[in-house]
Amino acid sequence: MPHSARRWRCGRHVLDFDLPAIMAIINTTPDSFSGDGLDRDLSAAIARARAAIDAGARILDVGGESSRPGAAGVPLEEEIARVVPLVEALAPLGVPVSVDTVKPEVMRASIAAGAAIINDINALRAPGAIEAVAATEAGVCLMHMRGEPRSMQEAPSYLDVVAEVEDFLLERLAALEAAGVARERISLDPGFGFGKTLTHNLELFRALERLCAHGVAILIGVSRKTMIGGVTGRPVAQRVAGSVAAALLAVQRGADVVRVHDVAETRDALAMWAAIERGRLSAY
Ligand code: 9MG
Repeated sequence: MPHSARRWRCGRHVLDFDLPAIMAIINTTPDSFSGDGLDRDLSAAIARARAAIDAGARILDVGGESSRPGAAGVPLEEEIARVVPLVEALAPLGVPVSVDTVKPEVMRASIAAGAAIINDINALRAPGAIEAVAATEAGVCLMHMRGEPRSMQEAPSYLDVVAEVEDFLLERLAALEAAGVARERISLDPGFGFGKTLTHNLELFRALERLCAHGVAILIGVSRKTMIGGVTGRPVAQRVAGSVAAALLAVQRGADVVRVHDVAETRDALAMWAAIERGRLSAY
């Protein structure tokens, strides 16, 4: 299904994918893997969010708990204290604010504070998570992860990574629809780097068109990840070009949303894509 046929309803926002959207990562975690965490500096986070919107972001993604491989969990109260003030500050900026969390209590507090999207790397598998979202109008991103962040990269193994990820995502999609969450509120994400080797990630990437054929918005995140380092041999700080190339290839295969650190660079690449592939000038 082409981008233009899909939409993502997220609270009071409706994202259409006439053109793919950039989701900007606004890190608040001090131990962010990409090294750009803002910790509790609210005004720096707001400045970064405004700059991301000016550079072309249509969604802001914030989180209070790092999901990088090996990351330790954050206590509930600490996560809420990091995320809620930021959501309250960003929600009036005019673009949907997404909150990256696996905890139902954080989901509820974030939505009450104005979040339009819950981005759950655990695909709402925690007890009470589906209910926390179903009772609202928020959009949700369901991501595939094998294992949990602390140990997921120890020995990931699949018989058929593409089929297993696809089956998982379709099962979670069905579970949400059964709980009354409309398909238009849901996006799916294969979860690059979450319990997957480089070979798994590349195989999954090649199959993105298949994952995009289910009539549901597809979100992908590869920005600055280990898979980019695995291919390019670059450390985190030097993975911008590899990340932009991968975002472009994902869009070419049908992805609707790309979750990125480097908004301006990604925007330029997508603007070239829109001009060449769609004949759209000044699209971004
Ligand atoms: C929070 N987070 C880190 N990586 C991610 C990815 O690839 N997708 C989504 N949806 N969230 C992610």
